Amino acid sequence: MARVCFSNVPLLKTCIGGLCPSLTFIQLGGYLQAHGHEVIIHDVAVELDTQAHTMDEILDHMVRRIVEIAPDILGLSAKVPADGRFTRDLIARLRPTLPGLVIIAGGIWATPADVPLLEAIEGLDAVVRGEGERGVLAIADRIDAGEVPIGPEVPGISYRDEAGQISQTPSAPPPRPEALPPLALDLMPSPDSYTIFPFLTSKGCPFDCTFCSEKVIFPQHIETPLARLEADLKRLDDFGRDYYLWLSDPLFGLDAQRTEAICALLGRSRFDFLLESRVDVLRPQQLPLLSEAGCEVIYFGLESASFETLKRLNKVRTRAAFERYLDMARAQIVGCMEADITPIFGVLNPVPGDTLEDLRLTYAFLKELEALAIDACHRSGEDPGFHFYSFQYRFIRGSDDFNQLDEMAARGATWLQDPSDAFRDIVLHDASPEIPFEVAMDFHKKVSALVRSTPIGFARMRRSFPSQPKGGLG
Ligand code: B12
Ligand code: SF4
Repeated sequence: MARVCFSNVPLLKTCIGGLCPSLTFIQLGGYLQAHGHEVIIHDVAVELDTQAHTMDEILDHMVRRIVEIAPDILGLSAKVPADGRFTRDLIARLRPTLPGLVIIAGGIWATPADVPLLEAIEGLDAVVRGEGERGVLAIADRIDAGEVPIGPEVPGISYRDEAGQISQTPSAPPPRPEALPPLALDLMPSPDSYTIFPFLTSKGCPFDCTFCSEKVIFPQHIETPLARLEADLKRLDDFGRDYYLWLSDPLFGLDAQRTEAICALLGRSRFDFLLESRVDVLRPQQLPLLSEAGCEVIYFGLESASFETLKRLNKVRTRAAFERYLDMARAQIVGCMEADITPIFGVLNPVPGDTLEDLRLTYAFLKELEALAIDACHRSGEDPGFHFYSFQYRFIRGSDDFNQLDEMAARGATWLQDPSDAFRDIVLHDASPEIPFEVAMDFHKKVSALVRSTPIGFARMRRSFPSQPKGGLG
């Protein structure tokens, strides 16, 4: 039996937002446990007041704890460059103390950053690319068998070979959701410290937006069978905590019949929940059903209301699809107000190559949504509020846009970071010659000001929002 410890960037304990365990580690850990290995999830946020301590103190604490745990393998997860910096800093402190520990990393950022990560972090033994179950199990099994843990036989890893060159082994097909063991809730350290629980009903996305890296980990959309969902939800319900469920599927609601069945399951559970979808995917007529099942908040990735922008982002391809996109957005906001659900619309404009006309169209549409929402509130007597979140555009490693930075520059986009520094986010500065940075900032402010924050909406946001990690973005 190998002893495997997973640890992560700590979440900040703040008065807004809740602590949320890592589903990534619960899933990977459950898989290892089911194959006879011992798993410990170390979450600093349940041990330390992460807000009151500096990053140095937190790292020292983590090193002490990992030495106490004395694992054979340490697994770290990296979603964004900030996690990469954390991984680098932790390993720099840990490696001299534990020279024989096998340290591996994985995740949606680590996967496309495998080579720069290994080049920059000498103490990192391997990056497990994509879904990590098969790779980490092979490493644990090899330790158990007394074999060299990292090598060409391990599927889906990048590592330094004997010649010191970075090698990539081919991946094995990941286990189907139904082949995974039941949710390993017993692995959660201090379950009462958490208030939010991430839960997946599917993985992957059939769309292919140019700014998104979902396909890096999950190239196919795969739905968890309903029987399996029922068993996991029952398990979570029987666990006895009133977690707020964060349905973390990148795209919920693709199939109307399935949505109805999932609503029936969630309606029988103790949980309220939030979900994420696209305006043109979720059926607005199913909003009352979702509300009855406990849905309080829906995040819609609207991104823009300009045909040109949405086409560039590959969110829509034809005028007809675009018109439907806008109609569905209108129906979603009205439907949410009537069903007492708080909608959040994410807005990505300005994106590389945008014009002032793109911004004008989006803003005018948001104003239209605002008017529709207020009118719907007056009619229905419900006032769950609504939010428009304006994001500063980032080039996400693994996305098509990141892989075509030359093309982005040709559109007039600029950024201040050095793309060869994998540990920094590349954030859009000037979107185009027409939209310099200051214009973009004004637009973000104008969009964010359109929020309608009501007491119900605010309370929902507070309880459903996970705390952000210490160290943040950047
Ligand atoms: C939960 C979550 C969070 C939680 C994490 C809580 C926690 N304690 O873990 C919180 C709230 C902290 C969070 C924050 C952010 N998040 Co987030 N988050 C998610 C979410 C919804 C689910 C993650 C998850 O549990 N997936 C399910 C598990 C099973 O999949 P997985 O994590 O990919 O793990 C598999 C493989 O990747 C691999 N693997 C992963 N790690 C490891 C480690 C090892 C050792 C091994 C062997 C394998 C391995 O094996 C796993 C099993 O197959 C994802 C979307 C998604 N659907 O994945 C976004 C997502 C990861 N988040 C994202 C973003 C952008 C953010 C924020 C920047 C948001 C913000 N604006 O502040 C911050 C990041 C700040 C930071 N410094 O980390 C993006 C990342 C895109 C990108 N590459 O930039 C995602 C993909 C959402 C999206 N499509 O936009 N997030
Ligand atoms: S942004 Fe959303 S809809 Fe587009 S590919 Fe990513 S997950 Fe799918």
